[in-house]
Amino acid sequence: MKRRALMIGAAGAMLAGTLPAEAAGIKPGLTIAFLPKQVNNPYFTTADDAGIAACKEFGASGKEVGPSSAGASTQVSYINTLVAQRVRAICISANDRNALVPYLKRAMAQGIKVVSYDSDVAPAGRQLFCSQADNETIGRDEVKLLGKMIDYSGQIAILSATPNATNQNTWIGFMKDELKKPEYAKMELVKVAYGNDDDQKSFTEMQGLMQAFPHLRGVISPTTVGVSAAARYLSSSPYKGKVTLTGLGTPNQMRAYIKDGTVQAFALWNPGDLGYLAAYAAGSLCSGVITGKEGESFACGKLGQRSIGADGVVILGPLTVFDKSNIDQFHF
Ligand code: RAM
Repeated sequence: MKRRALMIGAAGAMLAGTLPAEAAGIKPGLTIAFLPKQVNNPYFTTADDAGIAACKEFGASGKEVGPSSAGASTQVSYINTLVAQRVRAICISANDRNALVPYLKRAMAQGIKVVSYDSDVAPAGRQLFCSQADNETIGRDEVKLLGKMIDYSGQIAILSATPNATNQNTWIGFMKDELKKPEYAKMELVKVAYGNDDDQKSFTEMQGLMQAFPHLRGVISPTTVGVSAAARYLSSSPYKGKVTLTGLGTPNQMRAYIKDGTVQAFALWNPGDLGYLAAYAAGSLCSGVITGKEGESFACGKLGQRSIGADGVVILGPLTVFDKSNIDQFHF
């Protein structure tokens, strides 16, 4: 009788989407740190808050620490402090693919599990990478979205984050490759500018692009900081409605620009789900549920069972395109 009640309880919890921590096999009492590219970026606040909430679900204590700017080496001192504090896992969105590897290797040598999320480090520096979506799809879809909106013709530019960002650089690589296809023969990429995921610098870079290329037809900004700063610039410039801006943005930061017609459409995943996934991946690694090998899988609370692909990559899921028809359904 008791056993049956337990089984029904477990099934009920699964149906409700809340897998109990015991089922995930995660040991209680872990300390898991989130080290984003930068704090004070609403994207990372959403991701890390959800990661910290996930930690609570499985009895761990989660915290966020990190630099205020996304420069290539700004995260080193934070890694060293977390190692000294003997946290059990570090979830990191890397500002540089290679520069952090020696420090993360040192952390792993001391038994700390390292999970990159959002922006990867070279595989030698981590056990797992929780990727927001398939990188190739992100890059190619951005070009497809812009191409459609500008009738596949004219000069275009990219306004990126920092020049070292692993994630943006990977997406830009796929954007350039997509642009080689015959349907884009009349679209010309004239510049990749870098706003460093700094609001003011991104604004100035957008302004600079328009001064240098007054006939620009479109801009892709694959960063939540860049796309919102670029939209703010366009919204009160003579280019509003003439230059088509798209990219990766949060609905909360882009809502006003969708409503006033500055931007027609942009895309993103749910950053909260990404932080949540990283937390469960870290907890599962620390508890020996998984070791990081391809083919292993782990329970990820409300996101269900997740499995590890090649090179230790766990993919969250597809992107959502936001426009005026759906933006009010999203609040992050
Ligand atoms: C910014 C950061 C982050 C990226 C998003 C789309 O918040 O650069 O790494 O994934 O934009």
